[in-house]
Amino acid sequence: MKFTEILVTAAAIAGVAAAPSKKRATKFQFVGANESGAEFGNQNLPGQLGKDYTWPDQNAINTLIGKGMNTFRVPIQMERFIPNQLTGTVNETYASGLDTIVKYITGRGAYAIIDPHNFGRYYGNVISDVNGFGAWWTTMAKRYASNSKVIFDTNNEFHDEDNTLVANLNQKAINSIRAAGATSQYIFVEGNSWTGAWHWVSSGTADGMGKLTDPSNKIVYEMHQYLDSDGSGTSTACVSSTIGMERLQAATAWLKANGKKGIIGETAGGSNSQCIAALQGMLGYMQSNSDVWTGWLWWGAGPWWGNYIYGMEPPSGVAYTGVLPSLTQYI
Ligand SMILES: *[C@@H]1O[C@H](CO)[C@@H](O)[C@H](O)[C@H]1NC(C)=O
Ligand SMILES: CC(=O)N[C@H]1CO[C@H](CO)[C@@H](O)[C@@H]1O
Repeated sequence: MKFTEILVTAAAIAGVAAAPSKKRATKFQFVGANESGAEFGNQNLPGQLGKDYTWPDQNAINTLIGKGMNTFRVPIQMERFIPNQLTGTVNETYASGLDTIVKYITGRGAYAIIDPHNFGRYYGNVISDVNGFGAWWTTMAKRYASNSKVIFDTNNEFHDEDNTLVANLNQKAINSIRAAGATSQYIFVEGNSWTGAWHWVSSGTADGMGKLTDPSNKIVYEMHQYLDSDGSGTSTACVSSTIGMERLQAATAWLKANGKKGIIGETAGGSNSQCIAALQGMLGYMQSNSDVWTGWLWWGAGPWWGNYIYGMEPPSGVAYTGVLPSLTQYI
């Protein structure tokens, strides 16, 4: 990730006037953006608010709600929420920042996705302590057990680890969340291989992930899909105008064959006609398969992106001005 440390003037966020929610064109259940900031500066843990990391801007979220978005994924660092060890106690300074943004988003009637943006790692080491991972989730889920607009996202982009471990960690998170009394919320589960939709089946992560169970039956399979050549989301160029749709075919067939629901939790393309066509093609394909695809989230918004190639932050983010106006029929 390109992290440019831009010090923004602290915006007066108290008393943001609520934009009326726009009537949405589609039947997608979840459409929105990733709201970066609180996961930034992870080379500095715990780090300082305003220097290493920040919280999303309520005004910007309000503007995106006005555009019809209803779901905001809030990346955080597991270590900032619970320092020292997975079974430890909460850092109330960081947690109260999370409380504030979650309360704002869900108070506006939108969904707030809590996304430990940790790639299956804790202080850089692959999390293999399944019970410890469960303990971390018990602590988190208890905090939001009564808010049904919260969505728990097990972990961002597991990669380069054992497929069975990834499935076990996901199952433990689900069990812990439910046992903590959070029974009404959706749980977004992520797979190995950066949870890439295009590799969902071929990587083998689908096998274990397909066996997950949830007593509340509210699992949604979160996959990510970028449209550049290596699928990493680091280029403004898209492979072709049909690449989005093509990269979702195998995952779509898997969701259908297994009776599962999916969401594209991260996607983006550059602000150019080929990428816009590819994005439209992908989102249109998802709409025609809305029996399995519940929606999509853009990567990314947030106050510190500056002129980032996929910036969705109002009022001047590159994608906010150059891409979003072409995607209104998919919101
Ligand atoms: C708790 O979080 C705050 C804000 O991020 C940080 O300044 C402080 O050092 C943290 N404390 C611990 C014990 O990590
Ligand atoms: C496209 C993009 O920026 N993806 C990023 C997802 O999140 C992590 C950290 O925030 C980045 O490392 C990825 O590159």
